[in-house]
Amino acid sequence: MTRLYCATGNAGKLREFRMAADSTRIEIELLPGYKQLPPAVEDGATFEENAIKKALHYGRHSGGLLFADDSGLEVEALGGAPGVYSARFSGPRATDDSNNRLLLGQLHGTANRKARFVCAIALVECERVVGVFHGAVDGMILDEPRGLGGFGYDPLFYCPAFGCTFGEATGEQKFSLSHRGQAVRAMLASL
Ligand code: ITT
Repeated sequence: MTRLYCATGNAGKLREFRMAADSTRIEIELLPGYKQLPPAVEDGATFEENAIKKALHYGRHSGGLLFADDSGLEVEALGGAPGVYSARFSGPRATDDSNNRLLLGQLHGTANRKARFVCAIALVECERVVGVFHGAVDGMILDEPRGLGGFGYDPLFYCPAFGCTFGEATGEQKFSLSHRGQAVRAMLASL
C-alpha cells in the first residue's frame, strides 16, 4: 500500500481525493497536524504556481509523498475571473454561498455563460517537486443553483455531458469527468 498525504483545508476536495483512491492500492490521507500548521501563502499568478507553493510548504512536514491541489472557476464573460481567487471571490470571509451569489450578480443579464473548472495538482517528496498534473472541464453557469451535492460553485456549473449541474451529479459521476478527477487520475497513473 502506497500512502499519499494531501494538504487541503477544503472538506469537499478531501472527499473527492479519498473516493479516487478507493479502488486502488493507494491510500490518501490528510497530512497529520495539517490544521496546526501555518497556512501556505497562495500568491502565485497561476493554478500551477499555487499548487507547487502549497505542496512545498506542507511537504516539509510529511516525510513522504504529499500533494496539493489548486483549482478554480474561469468564467469567459468575466475575463477568466474568479480564477485563482475562486475560494475568496467574495472577500476574506467568503463562503460557497456568498461566492455563488456574487457570481450570479456579476453575470446578471450576461448571455455568455461559458465557464471552465481548472485544477493543478503538485506532488512533492519533501522539498522536491515530483510532478504537476492538470485537468479542465467546460460548462455553463446557470441563473440559479441546482442540486445539493459537491461543493463550491458546483450547483451553478451545468455540465452538458451530464445534462445537469455538478451539484446534481453523484460524486462518482462528477469525478469521472471533472478537472480534479483528470488531475488525480494522471497523478495516480504516474506512481
Ligand atoms: P485548499 O487550498 O486548502 O486546498 P481552497 O478551497 O482554499 O482549499 P483553492 O485555493 O484551490 O482551495 O480554491 C479552490 C476554490 O475553487 C474552491 O474553494 C471552490 O470555490 C472552487 N472550486 C475548485 N474546484 C471546485 C469544484 O470541483 N467544484 C466547485 N468549486 C470548486
